[in-house]
Amino acid sequence: MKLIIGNKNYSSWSLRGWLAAKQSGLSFEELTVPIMGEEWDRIKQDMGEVQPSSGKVPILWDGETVVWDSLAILEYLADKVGRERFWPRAEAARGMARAMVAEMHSGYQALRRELPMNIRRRIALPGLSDQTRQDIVRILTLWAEARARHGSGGPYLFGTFGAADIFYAPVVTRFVTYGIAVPGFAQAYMEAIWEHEWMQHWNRAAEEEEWVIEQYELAG
Ligand SMILES: N[C@@H](CCC(=O)N[C@@H](CS)C(=O)NCC(=O)O)C(=O)O
Repeated sequence: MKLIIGNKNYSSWSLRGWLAAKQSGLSFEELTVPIMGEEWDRIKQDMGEVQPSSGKVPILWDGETVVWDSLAILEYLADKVGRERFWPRAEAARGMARAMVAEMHSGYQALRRELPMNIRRRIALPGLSDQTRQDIVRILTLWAEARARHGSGGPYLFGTFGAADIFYAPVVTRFVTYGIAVPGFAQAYMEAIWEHEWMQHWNRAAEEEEWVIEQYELAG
């Protein structure tokens, strides 16, 4: 399998696709392409010519099969290796995990716009919009519920590492980058994510990348 991803420093959807590939336990090759740079339009055109993707990363190739979109990639891999690697076994927990992942995939526009992922930076913001504050409160509420109701089996949202953690991992990096103050339980969860072996690996690679996307550097 081959996974095409964008800049590790900035591409939150790529991080989700890559964590899903890691969680599958299957071996895969990765190809990092610099998004939004001079080459990006040409790379996008090339990607569009050979398959029906959206021209966005991540994209997974599995032989002749092409799967674009982080959530589709996660589900495709879950079909291959077994749902239990990604989703909680218990129905109530699984329902909540699925809803949380769907909400991340389709929502939080203000947070995404105002606090772009930028792993290697630490940026003190003068203030946040009301919408972004609401997004943050909503996320912290969901984390609290998941941890309290279903998290007793380990340090992650539903105990063991899974789809919900994969989808909220880029939020953890945003909270770190922009110094968002969070309650103790969320701090502990964020540390568990930050210290996860795969996150450490991704973050190191992000630190070493030299590409800069100016529009994501403007926050603050
Ligand atoms: N819904 C898609 C979103 C993918 C996406 O927006 N990827 C961004 C990078 S994080 C991208 O490719 N941006 C470049 C562009 O839109 O030209 C997913 O879940 O994979």
